[in-house]
Amino acid sequence: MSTVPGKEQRKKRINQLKRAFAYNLFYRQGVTTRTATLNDYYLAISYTLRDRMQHLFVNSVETLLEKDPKIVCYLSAEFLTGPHLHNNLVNLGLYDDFAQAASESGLDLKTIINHEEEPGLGNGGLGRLAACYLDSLSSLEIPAIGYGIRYEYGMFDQEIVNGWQKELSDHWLHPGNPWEIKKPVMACEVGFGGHSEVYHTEKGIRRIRWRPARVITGVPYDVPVPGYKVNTVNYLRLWSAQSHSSFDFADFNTGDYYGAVEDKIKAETITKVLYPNNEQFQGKKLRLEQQFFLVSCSLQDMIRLHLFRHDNLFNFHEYFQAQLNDTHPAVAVPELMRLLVDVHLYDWDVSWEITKKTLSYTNHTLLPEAMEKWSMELFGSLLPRHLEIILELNCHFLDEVRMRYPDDDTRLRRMSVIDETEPRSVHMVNLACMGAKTINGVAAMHTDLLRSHTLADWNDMYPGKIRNVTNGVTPRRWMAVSNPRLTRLITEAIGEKWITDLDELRKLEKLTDDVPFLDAWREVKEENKQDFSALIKCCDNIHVDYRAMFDVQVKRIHEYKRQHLNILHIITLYARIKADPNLEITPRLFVFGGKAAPSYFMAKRIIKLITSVARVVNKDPAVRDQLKVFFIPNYNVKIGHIVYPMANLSEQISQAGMEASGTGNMKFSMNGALTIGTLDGANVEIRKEVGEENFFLFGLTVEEVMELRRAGYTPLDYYHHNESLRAVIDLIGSGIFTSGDRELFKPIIDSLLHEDPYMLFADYQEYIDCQDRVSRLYADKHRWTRMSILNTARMGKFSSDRSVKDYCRKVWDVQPCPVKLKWNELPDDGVLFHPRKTEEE
Ligand code: 26V
Repeated sequence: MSTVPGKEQRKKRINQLKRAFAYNLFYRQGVTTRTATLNDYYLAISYTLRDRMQHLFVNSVETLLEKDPKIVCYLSAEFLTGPHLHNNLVNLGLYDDFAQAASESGLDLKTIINHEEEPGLGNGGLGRLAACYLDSLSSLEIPAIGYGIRYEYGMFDQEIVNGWQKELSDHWLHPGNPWEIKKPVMACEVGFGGHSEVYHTEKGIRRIRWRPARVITGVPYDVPVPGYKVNTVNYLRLWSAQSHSSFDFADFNTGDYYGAVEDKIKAETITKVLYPNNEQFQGKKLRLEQQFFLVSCSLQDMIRLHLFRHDNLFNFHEYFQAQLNDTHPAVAVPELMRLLVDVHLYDWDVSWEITKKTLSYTNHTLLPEAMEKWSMELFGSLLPRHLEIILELNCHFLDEVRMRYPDDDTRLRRMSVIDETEPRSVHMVNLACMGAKTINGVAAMHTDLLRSHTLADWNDMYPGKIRNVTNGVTPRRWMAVSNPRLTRLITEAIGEKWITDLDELRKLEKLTDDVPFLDAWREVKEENKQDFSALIKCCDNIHVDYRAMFDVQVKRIHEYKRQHLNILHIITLYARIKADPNLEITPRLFVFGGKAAPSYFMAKRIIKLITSVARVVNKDPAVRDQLKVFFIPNYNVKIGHIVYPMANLSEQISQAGMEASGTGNMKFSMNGALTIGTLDGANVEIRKEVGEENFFLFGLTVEEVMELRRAGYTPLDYYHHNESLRAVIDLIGSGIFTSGDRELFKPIIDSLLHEDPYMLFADYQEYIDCQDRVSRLYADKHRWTRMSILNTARMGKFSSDRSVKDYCRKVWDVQPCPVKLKWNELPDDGVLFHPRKTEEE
């Protein structure tokens, strides 16, 4: 009996949804089912969902105003959110209703979900981490705002043409973006260039103000971020640059029409395109403009929100915590000082205390070439007042260092915000360290290296300031959304609590001897593999047996990540088969995916090497289908949804000490892949959690890497002394993968033979031996499946919920603030602006 009202209510909800689809299709898109395209349906459905989210969003804002809690602001030049529709449906608990309503309207929800293009507003790990953290902040009901840039062109689309990467522009806004809401009334003004001047107030106090040469308007676009099955909807506020007024009338009236339009275009270039050069600093003026634009808009916005609730800024830090995602937003240090001192007229020392209590800095890389150092000349011409502020802060700071460490000039030079080597530059890591209340690394090993090497001086002077917060990923997107089969199986076995408390997965451990469960687990993986095989069959006509081991490496292409070590293994296997045509090996499909920075010569050659080896191996009859190699074009979040669930083996083979954390490693393991990896980044902690017997470890440790480098590393010795390695390198050099062209891969070979900066040769033999162990173990299906379950079961630590809780405790000191539904649902007829019913009524 009791199910009947429930059933009827559902029917009513579904009818409302169907009506809302039709309404949005007709009134928003202006089409009927006769003329509607798939994109129209996608937009109509997305608007229907967005409307339902607005209700929670309005209540979330209302709670902020009423409860006045501390708010976390995550400042990041990148947010790689991935597609929104599916994720929002799952988080709001509306997937089943929407699927039913779509089906009753003659639509297939999956097809519509698949149609969505993702906003590629990030390069890789750093931007994706920011998106996982937003999901966790909302799901944990913590008041938060993500601040970022609304790039008109996101990460380039990658095509593979003749085996080479080709970049295409990504005009992601073209089909229309139903998730953003423009807020012109919240626009901010941002200055550039000009000079600073001294003036005296009416009371005769000496003050300084900045007279910028040009002013640009930042217009916010808000993207709602719903938590998983809670009322909290936070938002991501993305800033878009506009010219200050749409036409400069002075120019217009003097007849300089083109001049006026040109200024408008120049202003708008600031948020035109995302820089695609991950982990490589280039010192481009436009990039600094982007960084300052993001920071200035966001800090002004935070101050405005604060003054909306309070009448002064003395307690700003008690209500706002700003996290700097790497040094990209580090100009927040002088900009917050300028806003407090010059604009709001606070005392310098008071302002410095507020600044240091508001900002915190996360370091994401140890690579020297990624460290941002802006030439003083460029910095001063763009941000003259900020340079003055930095110099003054630095002067006080160096006095403190001198006091603490008298006669230690080298230390002074290392810690100074101004790097005195010509041309002099502003050292953004030191600026961030000086202005932040905490500094954190992103995995235990990375934080140790910061403390002992990169930031040892800071650790010495401020013990305890450097903290560790190991990265995590959201189980909502990376399991519940992308792996529905596994989600169903796990939920049937242990209930659904694991989605918000990932430690619950430990309950799977007791099922590792339950044969039907093991079979079901293997079936899920096999079905996911079949889906992927169908995809590559249709896109490249490569036939793959789903029983082969799917061995996957997806990440940005970089020499330190060593995709070419993986290729050396593939060629080793190929050479073995060629040498012994009867050899039976464990069949494998090797999958690669990732983009190379457009100007990174070696990375682009590595892609060409992968695709060239693939071309030869895939069609060689001698291989008898035991080896296949596939390079997925245009790897992005959406493709990640398909890739993590289908992998048997996850390749995490960076040189020890190079990968700050890695997060793909966590996504694979959660989805039941086993890892082959070095002791690097979060691999160390993953191995500890899953148990060393369930992780394939190889390679030099970071200490051994350092020792070998100190002693003098000569890769040629390995080449001469290892027959298998020599054969592989010679095979690449022979031209068999390039129709006889012996020059193509010479740069890769020469670099390996004579420098090998990431020590592939030193790790080669251990890698091959370890891979042989992996192959043998894969043949034991039962054991492999048990290990796979244990990997998933022990991934609790790597939920971004845990990471965010760590930040709350170690960095921000914030608590959840649950949202009460003060306003009821809209009435059944769905009319907006209906007189609101409030809690009090
Ligand atoms: C640098 C640059 C320089 C110039 C223009 C664009 C750009 C974009 C990003 C970067 C910094 C990249 C740093 C980064 O992505 N680090 C990765 O952060 C992940 C999250 O913490 C971590 O898992 C990876 O190990 C780490 O490489």
